[in-house]
Amino acid sequence: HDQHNTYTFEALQESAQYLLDRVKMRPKIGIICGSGMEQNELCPGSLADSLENKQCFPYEEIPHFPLSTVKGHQGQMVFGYLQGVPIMCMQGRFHYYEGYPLWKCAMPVRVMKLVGVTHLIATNAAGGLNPTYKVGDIMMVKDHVNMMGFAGNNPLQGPNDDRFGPRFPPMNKAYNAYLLEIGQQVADEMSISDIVHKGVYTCLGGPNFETVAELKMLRMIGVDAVGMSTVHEVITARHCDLTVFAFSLITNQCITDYENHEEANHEEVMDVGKSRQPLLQKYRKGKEWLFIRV
Ligand code: 6GU
Repeated sequence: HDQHNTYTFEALQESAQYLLDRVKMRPKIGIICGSGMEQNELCPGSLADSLENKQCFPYEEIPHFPLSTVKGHQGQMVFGYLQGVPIMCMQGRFHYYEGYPLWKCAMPVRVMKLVGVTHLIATNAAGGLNPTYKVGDIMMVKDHVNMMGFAGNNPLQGPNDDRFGPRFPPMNKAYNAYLLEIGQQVADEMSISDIVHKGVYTCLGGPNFETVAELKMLRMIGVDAVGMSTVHEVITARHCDLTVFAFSLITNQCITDYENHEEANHEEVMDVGKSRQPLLQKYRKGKEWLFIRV
């Protein structure tokens, strides 16, 4: 059962200890920078780059980390201060379509937990399925549909280690209500509530974008945005009791009719990510975030 292999608690402790031995700060907030939030070339405003007193650890230097393979995705863990708050942040994540099993994709979340993180902020680029969403909008994730879980694939499969969490973790409060409220307050305060939504996200394995029929089905079951990440990270985070906030940058509108001859593509996804840096930068600097005390 190779696919249900998993990292031992001890192996992940080694990953965490490697980082703890090399950084002085003790972050409580872990951030996963998705496409559009992560680039650094041409993109000086990206979150990881704007950290102060940065310390970077390429994934290949951290014990037990898988290697990131996809073009346009960085691969390092970055520690630093964001407006004086210590954070650790993944610049580049592991995607299922790269060939990693879900438990490998999500392993850095457990490493964050063992470093001492209590709050996870996961970001991604996603296709907008809700017809009211426009390219460049932000969708705070209020819930998800675990499509890969429906198909019998889950990062928690295999033996459960109770030191992380229970065998059968609940998932009905996956996205913290208080943080969603703060996110809304920041949007209001910035007068961008017309482009900030709360919606349901789903992750498909990729790497292909969806067919029209697939998107119609997802819309029917209540999905607002579709991407290729985050859900398995959030499940792993909730399993070990991290508080979660997630949001998507809508990088394209999902095409749900046969008359529309546009096609989704990766370049468009990355370009929208870049062009929305100033907005995302402003959003994360919202005053209300400062009321989060961790
Ligand atoms: Cl349309 N689908 C998926 N699965 N991921 C995306 C996307 C669409 N647009 C950006 N990321």
